[in-house]
Amino acid sequence: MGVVNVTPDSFSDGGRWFDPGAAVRHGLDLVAQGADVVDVGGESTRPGAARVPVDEELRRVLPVVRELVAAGAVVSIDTTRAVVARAAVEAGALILNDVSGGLAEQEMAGVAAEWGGVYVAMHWRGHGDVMDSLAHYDDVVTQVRDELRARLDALVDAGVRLEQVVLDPGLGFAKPGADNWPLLARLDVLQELGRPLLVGASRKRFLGHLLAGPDGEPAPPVGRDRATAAVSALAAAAGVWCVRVHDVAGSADAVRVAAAWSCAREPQGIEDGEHRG
Ligand code: PMM
Repeated sequence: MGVVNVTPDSFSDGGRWFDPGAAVRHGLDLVAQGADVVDVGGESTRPGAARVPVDEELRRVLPVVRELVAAGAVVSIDTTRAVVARAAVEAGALILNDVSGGLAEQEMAGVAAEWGGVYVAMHWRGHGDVMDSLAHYDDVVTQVRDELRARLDALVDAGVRLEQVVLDPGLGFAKPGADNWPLLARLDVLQELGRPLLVGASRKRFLGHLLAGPDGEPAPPVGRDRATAAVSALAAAAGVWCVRVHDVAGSADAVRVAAAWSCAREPQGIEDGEHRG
């Protein structure tokens, strides 16, 4: 899944694709580089971000969704708003990516249920202006699993079919740097919930801290793409359904490596035991 942020202020690529024409061209470039899905968002979710008025969010994303769909791309809409989600699926989006997992707006579950397509429900504790104050865990892995399970139950109670739902640990969302690593290392615990997983590590702060220079300065967002590709390979090898990334080329290669690696572990790959060089 390649990211197209139609925003002036996203932490990772702030403003580069704010113009609708540039956003569409970028989305098609990502498809050419190997993205199966283009994720279009019109509101920055970075810590501290202010909300965007709904009319402005619609104005940003709808023309981009329409044009990408017309060009044959599989489009996902990254929004926490039911109105935006409904308009985007009417415009041809095939995936609803809700970073709030239905918590920001109760109506979102109704839209997803009525529509019936893939609904990505991310682990979330609050909007960007408050998320850092909600980042307290005793055991981040089991708490995220349990909060996702509660979301899954609530969505199903609201009419969403279980088969529609993809779950996401929400890396960087109300999660301080160190809490992101156990979530990645224990994806198997989240897989206990029985739903496909999406992982969005791309260019996030915890990678910047990992790659800090001798002065302790975190690596800048674009300097995190190789580490992102490494996460993509490991996440794919762990069996996740999708990785959401800004730099598609590196992660597409990484996912292919993981697929070849996993295939070679299948019984028919090792049965004859012969080393073919
Ligand atoms: N992260 C961001 C935005 N949308 N959606 C999902 N499902 N998972 C994520 O981890 C996620 C997301 C923030 O990154 P960006 O502002 O660079 O797009």
